[in-house]
Amino acid sequence: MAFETLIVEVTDHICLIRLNRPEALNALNAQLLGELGQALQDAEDNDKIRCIVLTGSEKAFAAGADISEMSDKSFVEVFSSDLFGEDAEKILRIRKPIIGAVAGYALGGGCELAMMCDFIIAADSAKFGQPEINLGVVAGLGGTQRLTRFVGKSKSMDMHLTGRFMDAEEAERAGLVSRVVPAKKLIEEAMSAAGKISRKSALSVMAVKEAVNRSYEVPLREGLLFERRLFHALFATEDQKEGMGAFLEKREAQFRDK
Ligand code: CO8
Repeated sequence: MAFETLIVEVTDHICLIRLNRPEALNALNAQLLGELGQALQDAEDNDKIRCIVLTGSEKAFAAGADISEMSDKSFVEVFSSDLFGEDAEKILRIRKPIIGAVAGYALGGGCELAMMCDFIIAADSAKFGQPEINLGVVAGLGGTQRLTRFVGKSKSMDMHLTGRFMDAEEAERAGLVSRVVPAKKLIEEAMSAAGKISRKSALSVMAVKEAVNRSYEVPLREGLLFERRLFHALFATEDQKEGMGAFLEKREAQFRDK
């Protein structure tokens, strides 16, 4: 499907989705979020695709929700339409892994969108921030909750209360991103990580995503039990026999998602 605010390319089992509203630094408007939900669902439904990479431009991953689209809305409008609620749910329903590849600004809803990815690879040019306080609002797509879990209360409060930006080095140190790479190599590195994931068993990949995400939802003992049961359950798969067998036979595993 052709999109106006996204560029979607599929190569070697990887779906690369680029946010593409350069005139507004990829600000998230209703059209972009609607198209993103559709592109992600298309990737989810396409059996050939095993991993998704979500990126923006060199200058901006996304500079936040589109302020010009929101500024005149009333409380009744945003509350009754649950502004952005369903858009966020659609992203969270995707079971295939999503890597956020962030260069330039990831601010407000852009930072929150990056944090909805399964992990973030940052270019050395990346700048993260939750500057909603400067607009007389607060984060609304998970920023106060997710950023706090990633970087802890003190830094999260600092970011949300002052609206300051965090550079890539600080973001890596604080645990917001998994690694920092030179801006020129961002897509190459993200695609390489996606390629590695694509060669694993899709069953184990889905199990990892469910188990890690569960750690944010339940107490430790529940999470540990959930993980152990997933581990047990994977012994019912052919891929477990193949993976362990291949190790013992000193060859590369050929997973078949069965
Ligand atoms: N919305 C709309 N347009 C934007 C946005 C945005 N968030 N960000 C940038 N733009 C536009 C600018 O208006 C400008 O357009 P034009 O050329 O027509 O004037 C163009 O993009 C380029 O921007 P700048 O000229 O400002 O570029 P600079 O390099 O000087 O500055 C910055 C870059 C620092 C990123 C600056 O653009 C900026 O501060 N942007 C706004 C950042 C921001 O406040 N983001 C938070 C938005 S609110 C939000 O995300 C809430 C999300 C949760 C909502 C959930 C509701 C339930």
